[in-house]
Amino acid sequence: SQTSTAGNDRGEHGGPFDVIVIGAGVTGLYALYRLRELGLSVQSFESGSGVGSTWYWNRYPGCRFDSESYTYGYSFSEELLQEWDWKEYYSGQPKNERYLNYVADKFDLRKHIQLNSHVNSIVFDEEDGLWQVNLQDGLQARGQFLITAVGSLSAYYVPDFEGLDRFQGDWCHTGRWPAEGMDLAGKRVGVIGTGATGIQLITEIAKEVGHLTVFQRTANYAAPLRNGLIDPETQRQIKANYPDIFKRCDETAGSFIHKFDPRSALEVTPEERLEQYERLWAEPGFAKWLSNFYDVMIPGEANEDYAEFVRNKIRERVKDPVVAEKLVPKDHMFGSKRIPCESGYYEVFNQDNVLLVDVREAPIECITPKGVQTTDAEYELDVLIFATGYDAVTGPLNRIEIRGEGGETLKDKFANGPRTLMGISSAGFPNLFTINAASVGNFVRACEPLVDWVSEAICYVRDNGYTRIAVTREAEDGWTQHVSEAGAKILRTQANSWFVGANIPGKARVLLTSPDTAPVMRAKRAEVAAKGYEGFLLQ
Ligand code: N01
Repeated sequence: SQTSTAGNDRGEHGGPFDVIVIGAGVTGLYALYRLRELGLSVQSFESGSGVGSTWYWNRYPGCRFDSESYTYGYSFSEELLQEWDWKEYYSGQPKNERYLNYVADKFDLRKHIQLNSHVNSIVFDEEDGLWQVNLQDGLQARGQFLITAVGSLSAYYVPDFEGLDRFQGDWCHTGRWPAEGMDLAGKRVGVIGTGATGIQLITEIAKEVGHLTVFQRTANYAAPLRNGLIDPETQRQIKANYPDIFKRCDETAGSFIHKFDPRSALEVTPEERLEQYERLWAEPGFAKWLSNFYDVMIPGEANEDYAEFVRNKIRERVKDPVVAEKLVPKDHMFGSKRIPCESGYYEVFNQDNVLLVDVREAPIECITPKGVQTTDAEYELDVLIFATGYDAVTGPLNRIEIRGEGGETLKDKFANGPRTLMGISSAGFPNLFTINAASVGNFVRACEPLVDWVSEAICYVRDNGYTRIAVTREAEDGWTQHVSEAGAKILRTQANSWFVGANIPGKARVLLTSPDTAPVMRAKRAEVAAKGYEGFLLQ
């Protein structure tokens, strides 16, 4: 086998690298930048043929941010902030992909990235303390530290429906939308899945398809995005206020820019409550609930009151009351699943050429050569689109064979849910930072401090004459128990969704992210570092 040298900054000498980063998406790109700034040799392997990961693969129509664009860019470079114009409040995939390419070029990151490089396995060599990365094409590389910047939502999931291989039409998953597009104009198109992706996609393609069949298992609480163009004066203000914008994000639970009203929905009069609900409903994006009474996002009476408000908003928009009731969620709390934002989704179901099929009532039995067979009927289709989500957080790790000390695989270790300290690292896997498992809320705001923390930890190890850093079993047990106990109380564990692995048959039902807020997580990490990496063994 050969040692991979392509594109790295060590030319013909090849590795070992100080740090290997898997992935060149939002997190991977920043990791390359930060680690190189610290004087470390770095190499990234990226399976796509371009940078951007989420924003490279998700080319489906309608794909866009639903957090404000200017809160979703990097903060590390003032020059970048001033140069880059977000044109829309909620920027679309093509522009977002361009942004990440711009970053890769501006900071000269491409020379550290090998594209079209799918990582099959990574194996810890206990003798020399290096991680060996084995690529699908047979090439190998070695590195002292390894960062999995593989994303939380990148292992796309297609349900194992019998007969899909016999389907005579075209099909794809939204997370692998072909770069050349799908020919949908005038066709009979079916979409399975009505999460944040399905809702964006359905709204957009309903404008061009001949007939659309939407297979819905769970109705969602979707809320109007209210996107718009950023005018030049607002653009100027945004650029002048970035430090304040990022400070405001940093102060909130999920690093979104919206701050809760500290009042309870239950302590004001019903009139005041409704006035606030309505006023915020008219605002763009997540403000509707994240600027609302704090307890609309906590399980309980206020949450149910707000859920009913949203249900009525849905009912108002759908003409056929039977269809409307199918679109109204009644089986889970508001915010217990990720709340999608939409731009005309509910009106799609007022179109004559759109059919809503409730597959909880009549489940999908199989895919036939002609379409989808439920227990009720066969729906004939030319194109079938799976907006069926992701094997989240642990999925992208499990799809790589990761072998640590004693040959143990991370997949086996995580069989009953992830076991880590703060999502960052797992005992028995020294010098491996599973950074994709540690994000909370706004991914871009979350990734910068995480990458900074990991980079500083790496420097600490080297500057203090150590070669290895590994989480202790005790620290890991403590964190895993904390996730289970604190997680039980929060909204995100109350429904069956990717947050808890419940969307993947057979996956353990465990909160996959931290139960703590972003500020608490940053404080906890800072404390660990301040105490000389408490909970880690340094050798
Ligand atoms: O995936 P999902 P997604 N038969 O898992 C259905 C982010 N995101 O790609 O709810 C029938 O939410 C499933 O039904 P149910 C965001 O964090 C961000 O939409 O499990 N249906 C559900 O309706 C989001 O949370 C943006 O009953 C099946 C759908 O498929 C995350 O990505 C935009 C099925 C999957 O929904 C994932 O969203 C888009 C089956 N066997 C996404 N299996 C932004 O705006 C699954 N489903 C930035």
